[in-house]
Amino acid sequence: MFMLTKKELIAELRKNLQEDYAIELEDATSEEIFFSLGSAIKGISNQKWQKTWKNYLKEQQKQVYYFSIEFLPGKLLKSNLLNLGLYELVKETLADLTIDLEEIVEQEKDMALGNGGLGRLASCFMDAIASKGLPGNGNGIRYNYGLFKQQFVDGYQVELPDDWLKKGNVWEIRRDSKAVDVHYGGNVFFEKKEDGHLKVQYENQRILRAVPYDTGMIGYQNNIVNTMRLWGVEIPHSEEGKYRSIEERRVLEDITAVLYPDDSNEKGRCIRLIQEYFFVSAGIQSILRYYQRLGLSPSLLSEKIAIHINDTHPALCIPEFMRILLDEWELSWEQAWDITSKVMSYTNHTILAEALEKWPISLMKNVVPRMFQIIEEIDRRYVLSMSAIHSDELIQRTRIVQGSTIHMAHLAIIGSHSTNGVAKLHSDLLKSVVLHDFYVIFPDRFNNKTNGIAQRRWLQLANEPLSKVLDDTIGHTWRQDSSNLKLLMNYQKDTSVLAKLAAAKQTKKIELADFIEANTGIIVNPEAIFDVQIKRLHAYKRQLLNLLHILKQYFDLKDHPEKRIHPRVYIFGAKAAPSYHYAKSIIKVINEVASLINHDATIHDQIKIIFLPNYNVSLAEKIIPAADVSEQISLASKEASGTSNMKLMLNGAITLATLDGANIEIRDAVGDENIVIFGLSEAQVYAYYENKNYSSIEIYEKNPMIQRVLNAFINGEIPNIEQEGREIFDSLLTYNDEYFLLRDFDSYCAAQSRIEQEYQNSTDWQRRCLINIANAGVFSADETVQQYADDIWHIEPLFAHESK
Ligand code: 26W
Repeated sequence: MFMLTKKELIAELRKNLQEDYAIELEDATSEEIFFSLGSAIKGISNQKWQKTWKNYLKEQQKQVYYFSIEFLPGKLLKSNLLNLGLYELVKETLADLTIDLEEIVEQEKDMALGNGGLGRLASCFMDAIASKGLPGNGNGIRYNYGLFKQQFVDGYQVELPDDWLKKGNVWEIRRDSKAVDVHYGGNVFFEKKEDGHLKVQYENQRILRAVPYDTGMIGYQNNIVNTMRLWGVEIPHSEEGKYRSIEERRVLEDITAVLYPDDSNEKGRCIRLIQEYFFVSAGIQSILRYYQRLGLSPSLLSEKIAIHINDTHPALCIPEFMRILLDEWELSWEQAWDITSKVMSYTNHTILAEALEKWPISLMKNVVPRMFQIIEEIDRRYVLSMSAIHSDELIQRTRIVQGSTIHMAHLAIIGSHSTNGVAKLHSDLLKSVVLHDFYVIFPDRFNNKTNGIAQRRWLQLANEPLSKVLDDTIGHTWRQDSSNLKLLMNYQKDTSVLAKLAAAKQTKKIELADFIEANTGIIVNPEAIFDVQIKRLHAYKRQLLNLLHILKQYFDLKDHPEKRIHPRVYIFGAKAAPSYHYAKSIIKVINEVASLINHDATIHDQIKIIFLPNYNVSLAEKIIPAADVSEQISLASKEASGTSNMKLMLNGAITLATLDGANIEIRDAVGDENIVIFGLSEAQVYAYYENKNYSSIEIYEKNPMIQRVLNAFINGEIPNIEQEGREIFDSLLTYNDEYFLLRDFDSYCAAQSRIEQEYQNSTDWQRRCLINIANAGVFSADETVQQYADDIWHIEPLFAHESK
């Protein structure tokens, strides 16, 4: 590992402060120290970075390129320090100077270039691929504005711009020399060449300059530094003349200005399609430019390049790769197609119909006419090649172009050699229901890769007290290989270890209680059960079901003032897509119920609701270590996997869950007695769909408590929610409760009372926490990416052969 002394570090810091701010360390602000420390650290990783890509080039190593329209790294300082093996040294050195590293860490802006699960998974994978020493690169967009900042005004969500680049990004390197031009719009026509070949000609095209900004993805103490390349748009020199006014310039610059804040509802907006083509074309051009440097024949492309399509947003990778192989490398269609499908692989992250991208032909034709031509030809040849084998109905249902619409998931599946889901149930549902037709046609392409998380960030960095207990109990090997967490199973009956785990949890609960008081003014009792639901606000995730139970519990206490429960703090973190009206109404109602209950002295502070604004990666790192209960209550079959469930399990929270997504695999890992399961199974949900016999009204009429709770939404018992209360009341009764909240209500309440009862026996509870921590190693992203590498990408670490 790179050895740096405290003296050298201070000297480097002083030098940077002098050079960048002409200031002494003693007079520097925390922000100035952050930027100076950051560039010192970047200086160290740059050497490893250079060595890494030079080795990849020299060894002509096969590399994977992970295309994602979202990346959600959060803050990078602490994980860069940990992965460089400098964390303790820097922490101590700063402490010697009476500087708190946490204070410096807070200066960094969260890199929030993603909405939720998909984007965060991409960043966990970047950390894991580098830490496994695998040659992998990220490819995405450098948005000038990340996911909006959320504030609550009178209980309503208000969105504010996230100007994260205002003070610069210390981790990135602008690579002008690697810029490429991306062409879109205009018309395409063919011209016969003297050799009879058809040459593609363009006219009136718009040109964008794609400028790459590279950020080092530092492996865990293995001297590997991979690249995450994010593209920014600029006006090409040659086009300067065309953009005279600021307005005209803004139109172009707006293309990568902002991240679309929708995480499950495709809008079909023109700029979104241009964004998708922009980072795809820039990425593919730079990859093939690199390949040409290897001086190998095109036929070897799939032995040197793997391209992964993270959901359908980068699916244009397929026609763009074909475009260059056909139009520029003049390969035959058959050659180009064979190579392309071997190079490409695709991951599906959702089964929600409204999230599956379908672009109107008119828009595709207008924005990327050559892409449309190639997609049309892929579709035509698909239909032709399948007509001899499959029924026309099956072919018409699976073809890419249907009517005036282009089905991007169909393109991704047909144009790649692998389609995977992100948890066992989800992958089974893709095969049995959502993509069953494709499973019939391409059975070998379908596989499962259950998600994983970066355990270095979500345990070693987010929860030092627990990490210390682990070090003291099972040694340090879990830090390198989290499957060693299993060693903790030997201490299930060791009351001193259980006590230490309880103490570590208490430390983080007190820390979070202080943070909550500082940010909301509300005092919460650290002895209470911290019950946490943190994820995007979406009807299928059923934050409303959580609220319905809280109201039941509240009314119980109101009706029986003598009754005592173990105090509960319900913690919510959730952003709603700005155009998702129903989700925003649920936010308003949660905030109104919170102020009703939090200020009701008659219940003696037994229930508190804390809705922390602006939930993001850094806030998650504060909440997760302090959680006792992990709410994973989506309607079975709707949550593809979930990843907060894995982070909360790893930090010793007990999961309260439906048998949905990866919750099932968490149950398999810990056993029924160490998780609390409730609700309909996926099969029961589909039975209701089959029989079309779900009636929320029927349930309402037979259940007085449900009546009591729902009526509170319209009878004024919950103040200030006239409009929202009615909207929600109607969604559950008039519109028949799309996500079966009323059907799961009783079993959810029973599960919650089981939590109440089990928490009383703290030793038993602690043992269950221990068993969850011990079995969380399987959900390490290191494991997951190794499976992708072995089964899909067929890549291996540098010099893998030597070690064999
Ligand atoms: C076009 C709008 C849009 C934007 C984002 C549609 C769909 C998405 C994402 C696919 C939504 C997403 O983040 N899905 C989540 O992906 C996680 C990582 O695999 C899973 O753990 C979550 O279950 C899934 O909801």
